[in-house]
Amino acid sequence: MKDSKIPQRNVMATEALSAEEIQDPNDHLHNENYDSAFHAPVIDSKSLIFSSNRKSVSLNGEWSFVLDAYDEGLRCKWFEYEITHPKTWLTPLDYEADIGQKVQIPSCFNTYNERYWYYEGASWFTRFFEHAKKDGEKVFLHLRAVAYQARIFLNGEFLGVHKGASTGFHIELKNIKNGTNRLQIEVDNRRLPDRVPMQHTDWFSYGGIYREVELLCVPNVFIKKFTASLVPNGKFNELQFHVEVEGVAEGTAKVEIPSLNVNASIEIKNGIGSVCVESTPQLWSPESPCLYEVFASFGQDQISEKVGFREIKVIGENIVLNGKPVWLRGISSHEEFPQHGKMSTEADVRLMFEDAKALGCNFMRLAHYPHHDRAAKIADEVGMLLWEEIPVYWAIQFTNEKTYEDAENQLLELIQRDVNRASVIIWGVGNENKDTDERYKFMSSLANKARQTDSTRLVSAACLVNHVKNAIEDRLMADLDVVGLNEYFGWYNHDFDELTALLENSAPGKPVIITETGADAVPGFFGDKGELFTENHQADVYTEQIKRIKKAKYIRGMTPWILYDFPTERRQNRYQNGWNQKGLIARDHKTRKQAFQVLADFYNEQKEL
Ligand code: GCB
Repeated sequence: MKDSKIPQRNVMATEALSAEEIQDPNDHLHNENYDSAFHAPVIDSKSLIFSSNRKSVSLNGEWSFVLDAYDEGLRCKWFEYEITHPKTWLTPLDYEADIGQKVQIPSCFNTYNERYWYYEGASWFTRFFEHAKKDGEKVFLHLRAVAYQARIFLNGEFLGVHKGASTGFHIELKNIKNGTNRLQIEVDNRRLPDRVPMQHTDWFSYGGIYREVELLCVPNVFIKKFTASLVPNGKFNELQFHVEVEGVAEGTAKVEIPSLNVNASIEIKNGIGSVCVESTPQLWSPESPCLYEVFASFGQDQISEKVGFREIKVIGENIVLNGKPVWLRGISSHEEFPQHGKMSTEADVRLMFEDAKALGCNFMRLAHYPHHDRAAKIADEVGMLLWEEIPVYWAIQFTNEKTYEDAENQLLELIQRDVNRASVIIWGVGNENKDTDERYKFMSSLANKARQTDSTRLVSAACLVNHVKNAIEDRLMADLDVVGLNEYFGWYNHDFDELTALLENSAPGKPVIITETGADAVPGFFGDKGELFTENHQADVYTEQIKRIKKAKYIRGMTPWILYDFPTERRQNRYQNGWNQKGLIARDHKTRKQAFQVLADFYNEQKEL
């Protein structure tokens, strides 16, 4: 393909140029500032548009892929290279955008072949697509997740950079062409200390474009944000709708729920409008996951969402769903699937919820970062309450403003993405972070941001045991609605009496969820009582934990660690070989361990209460 917009560098070098214009062909070898032009524009939550159920053109499927361990793509501006056959070249080029391994997107590149498994660095993905421009229409590129950083280039032009491995983003393709367009994405999955998460985690760090890619075509004036929820006033008889419009400041939006006879107008001023409407929907709950088709329109733009209406709040030490205290029978899960790494299919996610239901769960903790957006949609449909979280994990750089910006942006992108999902009841703002001044400032700001942005959900974080006092105590608790507690009595600390004492010593004054507890077990390995890594010991740990947990009235749920075994480079003893085996189900996502039944029996008992 010949593309006149993209200069052919070797041809340009032969043209008559003035002294200033003459470029030393070796310049790029001496420029260590090569990436300075690619830190902005930043693509963040402000660029998100309402995209659920919009008509889209898929850009999944075959892309060209090359690794770029030395960052030559930015150093030499590979995105500017015209596509011509080497036969026509006067001087050599090190890159051809249409050459490279043909790969299927979405996918994690680590799974393409064994050599790529440990690769961390830059890589380039290229895809050509046809487009027919239409008057009165804007085109947005929607990437549902790129790990960790994505730089977007369209027809040789740098459009912006997005950070954060697990939330989707949008960017308008203002200069999209009629006919063939060339889209290139530089993906960077380096583990770095200032990222969220930082380089040290207990899971495998994948890279690539591992969720779907699509183009969204919207009218010039369109609905940018739309939320629909129950007014959280304990009456269950009022709905609220909020619309933000782009492209015009004033007008009237319409919202409709035909099956509830709701039909309302929303006055838009300065691009924003809200309305409350009296209506008494059937409430959404895990037992009755009732969803309503909600339609909204403004001018030419029409959108729709399936929405469940429910109320979640905390009263004293209780978590109250639709006016009734609920005990959260949960399980944690990573986003990790056999053969695919972090890439998931709809069938993978449905199986995850089926396995959780088989345990008797009404709740899941989607750890430690936002999972695919289809998870919350399926949870809405099948009736599963969710905790969703951002990867503010362990020792991230709490004093770094840029790190805070990144974390807050991931939080805002997640909230905006799932704001209409009834299943999501808790935003988790971090996991196992040491109780220091800097961490308090960072995480209390995140907690407050979540609450300001969304008043229809609870805020929590998975905190650590205060081992000095052997109590549930953490400064951040003051800023949380629900306290998450990770404790590993029976595993990292073998003394269960300490757990008994901890639970008696603590008076949190708020509901607590045991967000993690568990033990590793090699599937099929049984041994003596107390022998680590055996299935029988894992089952005993669950039995001992449950005995104590059920006595503490302020504990209002648990999400033990974890549904499935998952890979992690930190674990290298004779049993682990790069795997965390605290799964109740083995890495094949099929083989259930003995502890599965122990937890299932407890949850069946809890259901009767
Ligand atoms: C934790 C972490 C989790 C680990 C788990 C473990 O506390 O939150 O990410 O995988 O412990 O297995 O040690």
